[in-house]
Amino acid sequence: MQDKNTDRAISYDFKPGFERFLAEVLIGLRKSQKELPSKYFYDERGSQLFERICELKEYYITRIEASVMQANIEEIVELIGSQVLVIEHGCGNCEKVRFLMDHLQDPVAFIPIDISKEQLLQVARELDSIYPQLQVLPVCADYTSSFELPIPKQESRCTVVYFPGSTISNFDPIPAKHFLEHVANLCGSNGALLIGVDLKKDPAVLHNAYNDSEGLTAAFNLNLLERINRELGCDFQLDAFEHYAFYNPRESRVEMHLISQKDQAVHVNGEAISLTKGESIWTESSYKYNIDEFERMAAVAGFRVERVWVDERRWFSVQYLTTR
Ligand code: AVI
Repeated sequence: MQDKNTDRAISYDFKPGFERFLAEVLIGLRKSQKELPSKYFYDERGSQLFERICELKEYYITRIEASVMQANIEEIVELIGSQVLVIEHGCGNCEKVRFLMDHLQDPVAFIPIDISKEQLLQVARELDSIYPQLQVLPVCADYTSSFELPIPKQESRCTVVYFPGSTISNFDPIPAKHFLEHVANLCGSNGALLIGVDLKKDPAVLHNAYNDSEGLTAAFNLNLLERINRELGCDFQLDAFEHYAFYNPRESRVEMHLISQKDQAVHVNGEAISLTKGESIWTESSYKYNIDEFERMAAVAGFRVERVWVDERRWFSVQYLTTR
């Protein structure tokens, strides 16, 4: 896709279309425990709401991850080394990777992957002007599906995948393992993964993080229905659902749901989906790990954990894994 204003283009475009979105929504809503895929939270408004969530005092993840990165950046870049290709799945506004880029020694190329084409094009333009030596090759795709990656002009010494923000938390355990296997394959035999992983902690802290006092997480959750209405022509009544989030200790995850406030029917592509009062649509899981559990999962996927950095309360970890 060529942009009109500059010669900046998306390198590869695999943005999922209407058909796939509709199919995934229908599959989820036909289940006995209704569900919707959390990856669809991030339309323009959803991405803006998420950025505001990240600034909330109650939502500790972004703040603590940034402080762990800052405190350890010298050691991190030394481990990564020079002349690497960096890949980021779900790069959003690229704020986090910029901090890493500012410290890396002569990175040769960066492949940002994201589902939001407009934001991707915008950040690619910004990165072009900030890092003129870096080849930026944006790929618009749902990174949970398989797609081809562009090949940078200059050869790199190794590939490093950066996956911050504990986005790995939003995968169920089996897809998480598959995703890590996929990343290990991308990295090849001499690659690395720098990943943010949220850790288990007092459930009260988790409760507050996903039930913030400003109601931003609730708005973020409900925005999924608004997006479905707008893009798929459905008729969800937004005021007939309520945000509900809680920590499920048995499964070590925060679950987000939307609870139907009455008996009702919604229509998806002409199909009536009935919901009873109190019934939930499960919209997101956010798994919390301990360091050993994550190490075991990473090992099964082909990674060795080389280094783990945590904050003083051990709420969050940044981990450096290699395929060596
Ligand atoms: C992107 N992801 C790691 C966030 C999380 O904490 O699971 C998404 C989120 N959901 C509600 N608040 C933030």
